[in-house]
Amino acid sequence: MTQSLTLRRPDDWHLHLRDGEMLRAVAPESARHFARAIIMPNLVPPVVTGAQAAAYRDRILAALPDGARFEPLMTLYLTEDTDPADVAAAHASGLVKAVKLYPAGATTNSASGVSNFDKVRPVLEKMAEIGLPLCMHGEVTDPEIDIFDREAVFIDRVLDPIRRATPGLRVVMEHITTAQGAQYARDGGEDLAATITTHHLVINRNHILVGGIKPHYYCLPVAKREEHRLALRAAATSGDPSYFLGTDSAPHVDALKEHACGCAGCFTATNTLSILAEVFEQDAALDRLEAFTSLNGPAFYRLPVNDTTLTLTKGAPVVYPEKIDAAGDTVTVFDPGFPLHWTVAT
Ligand code: OTD
Ligand code: ZN
Ligand code: ZN
Repeated sequence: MTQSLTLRRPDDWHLHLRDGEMLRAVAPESARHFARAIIMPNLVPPVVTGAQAAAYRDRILAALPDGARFEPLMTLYLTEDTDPADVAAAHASGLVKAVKLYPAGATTNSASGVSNFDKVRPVLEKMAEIGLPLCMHGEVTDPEIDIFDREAVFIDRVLDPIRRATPGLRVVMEHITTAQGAQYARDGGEDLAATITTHHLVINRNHILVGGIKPHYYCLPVAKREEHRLALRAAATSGDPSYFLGTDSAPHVDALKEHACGCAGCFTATNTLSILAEVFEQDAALDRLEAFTSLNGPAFYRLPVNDTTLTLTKGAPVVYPEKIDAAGDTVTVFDPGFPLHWTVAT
């Protein structure tokens, strides 16, 4: 008997689609399974204004295969010069669904991010007033702080003070990687939530470092100890509305991943749903997969759930490409290291 599982169509609440040739290569991979995605604005140069977000949205729509139904939910990249009025107008028009805060230097293309958090106070206050969520890359950049501690320290030094100073600000802790992050998100009330990536449910830091360095497992925030991965698994599979899927699928060409100074990012768009079904099944939580992929995110973003569905069927190990062609090179698809048995029915 074939086992099958039908879910409301999933959304991806944190996705890097890039631009140009890379956009054209990766957009179909997400559009195949997801109805909507929160589109990260860390292009070079970043998507800062409403006008830039509108133009980027048009480029994404043009990159979709004919007949694809995929809605890019646009974000603005917060800088110290962001104009609160531009943010409010982009939100009021329906174009922009969130603003993204990168501490300057924390991750890929974050150089235009925020160093002095006092400078963005007027924007954050405006966002609290209009109910527009702030997506945060939650790592401090202080060189004194060990890279494995940067998320936990960010919560104490930056996130908690900002939330206390800005009542009503709605915050998404992006791609949490620690038990501390999971706990803070759970205890933070209705105005706080966290996204969790596919890869952080699967790998810990040993996967990156033991038996030779594995550049395709390197991403930011970097995967932590096993106890943290287990805390993320417990959070994602709990059904708790504080947590939802944001794949953080972040393509880089192989030449730049397999490099003396390799880029950060795991590309999971192609096989995320097969991996998640396997993970939730391993944890006897298949009945809570839909909450994580399809229900909790819309609830936080105050958007309707999708009216279409997606069916996964269980069978022989799924065959998926090891790499996809992109931008004159290849992009390696994330290898979870175990066979996948759930395939998305077409
Ligand atoms: N992490 N790579 C990228 C972004 C994320 O912090 C992130 O959201 C990227 O390549 O844009 C990564 O490892
Ligand atoms: Zn990030
Ligand atoms: Zn990201």
